[in-house]
Amino acid sequence: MLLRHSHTSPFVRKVTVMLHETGLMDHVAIETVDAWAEPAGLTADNPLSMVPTLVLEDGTSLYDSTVICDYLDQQHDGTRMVPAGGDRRWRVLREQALADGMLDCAVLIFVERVRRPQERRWDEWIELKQRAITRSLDMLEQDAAGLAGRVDLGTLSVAVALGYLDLRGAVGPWRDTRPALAAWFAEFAARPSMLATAPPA
Ligand SMILES: N[C@@H](CCC(=O)N[C@@H](CS)C(=O)NCC(=O)O)C(=O)O
Repeated sequence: MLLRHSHTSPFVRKVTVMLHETGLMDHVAIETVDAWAEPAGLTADNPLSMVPTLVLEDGTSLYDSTVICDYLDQQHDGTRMVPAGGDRRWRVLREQALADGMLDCAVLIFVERVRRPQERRWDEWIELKQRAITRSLDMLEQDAAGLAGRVDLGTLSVAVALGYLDLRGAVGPWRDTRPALAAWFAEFAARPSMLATAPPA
């Protein structure tokens, strides 16, 4: 398999943490691309020109990160990263959706602050997206006990989202008012899968 990849994309990191946690990392070749440059190899596999994009041995391409993680979860023999059924399944999938939504907000804030010309920056839009992230962090703080001791697609997605908030400073310091979430994240962030996929400083 070939993973079209970027070192700073948190959605790519979600997939690479998943690869490490499921023991599949050795089955994947990595090709780093600049998705914004619309490289021909990437657009041939994914017309959206977005990473992550996974190309299978038979040439089939998979995107986005949710579809790739679903596929990978069917390629290993360990405990499923998304439970097959029951309340835990919906909890894990909801956590992934919340974390991905936080990432969408954080990426939009980054684009607004860094990529868009200063004179066209829309501060109200940035604040709207920051409020969405803040509310999500507050919800996760209330639910931090429910994250403890679990390694699945829900918890790894949340950890990747928190890591990206730190990387981009999307909402400033968040730990002081959310001690339970901060403690949980400190422990999860020390996992080998998280250390091996940390973005460049
Ligand atoms: N929903 C997608 C989001 C992927 C995404 O936003 N990728 C960004 C990098 S973080 C990208 O490729 N951006 C290129 C562009 O927008 O042109 C997923 O889960 O994979």
